[in-house]
Amino acid sequence: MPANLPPQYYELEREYRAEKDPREKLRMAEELLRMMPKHKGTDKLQADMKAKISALKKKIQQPGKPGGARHAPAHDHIDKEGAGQVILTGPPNSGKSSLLDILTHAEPLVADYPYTTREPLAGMMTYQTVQIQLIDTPPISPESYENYLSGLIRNADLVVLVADLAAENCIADLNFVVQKLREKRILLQPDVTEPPDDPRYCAKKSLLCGHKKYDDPSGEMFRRVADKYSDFTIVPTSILDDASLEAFKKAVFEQLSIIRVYTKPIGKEADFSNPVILPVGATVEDAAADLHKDFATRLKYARIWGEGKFDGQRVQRDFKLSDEDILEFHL
Ligand SMILES: Nc1nc2c(ncn2[C@@H]2O[C@H](COP(=O)(O)OP(=O)(O)O)[C@@H](O)[C@H]2O)c(=O)[nH]1
Ligand SMILES: [Mg+2]
Repeated sequence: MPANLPPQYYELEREYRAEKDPREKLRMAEELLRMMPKHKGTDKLQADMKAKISALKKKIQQPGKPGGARHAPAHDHIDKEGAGQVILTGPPNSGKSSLLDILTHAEPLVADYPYTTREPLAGMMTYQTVQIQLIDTPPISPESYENYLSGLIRNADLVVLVADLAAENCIADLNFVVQKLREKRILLQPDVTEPPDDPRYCAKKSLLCGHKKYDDPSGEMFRRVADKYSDFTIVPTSILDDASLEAFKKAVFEQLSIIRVYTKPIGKEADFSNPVILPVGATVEDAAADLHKDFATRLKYARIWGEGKFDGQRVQRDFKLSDEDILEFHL
């Protein structure tokens, strides 16, 4: 039986064979497996690819072993922590490190010369009751592109493109970043509803930040950026303006498309310090399952407090939750 593979499969397979970085290779192998039509004619091909995937996973987990991933570029993966992983990217000197510095406890090097940042650095940003992971990265410019950035960005939940409103070439510099990432098969988009048609590409939800807003007192540069990137959410920021930083955090939270749900034991107060983080659209059942698998199975109903509900309203497992709902489970 012929395998009948789509033409894009062969293209990707060629790239897969040429790829040296095991993480990138693993990603491609998983994509190839997904692209394979599942029928008798591809049984052997599927088994082969699964074996390759498992070998690659082993290789990545044992970097010290001979033949392992010792030569893989470092820094291409940072374990996720908190409610979402957000990558700060942009041209040199736009203020990425300053943002990480002021919004988290991490201590990046900040300087008024470009290319100060060589390695990615992660910190946790607190927005109300939520912890969000921010990652500062080296700049993207005609002079500089660290190869590990592709892996790092592909893995993130959200990209923040930091524009330097003080720079004369602000727009051109931003365009360069977007174009460079496109070359690396990463598409920065205001929203990602479905994967790109071409499976070699990865679409990343992105937010723009118009930084150093006080250096753009007339707001002219901000308007030009907003005009050029009109589909994107864009937040004006300055490290000198706390309100702008608060607005930035709020925008990041909203763009992550997550909700916070607080739980309470029956007859007691809710625990507001430790929300359950769920994707927008999650249900009562999802919240229960997040606490314990058993909970979701045994759940009879829940009582809910929150906007647009009667206090303690009784709801079923398929009830759709909103941000900051309070839930009491009844088993
Ligand atoms: N005027 C102004 N300067 C800023 C602001 N944020 C950062 N800077 C300065 O911009 C320069 C580059 O900052 P840095 O964070 O190292 O940029 P990065 O290369 O994108 O990481 C430094 O001199 C910072 O002090 C801001 O909000 N306003
Ligand atoms: Mg920096």
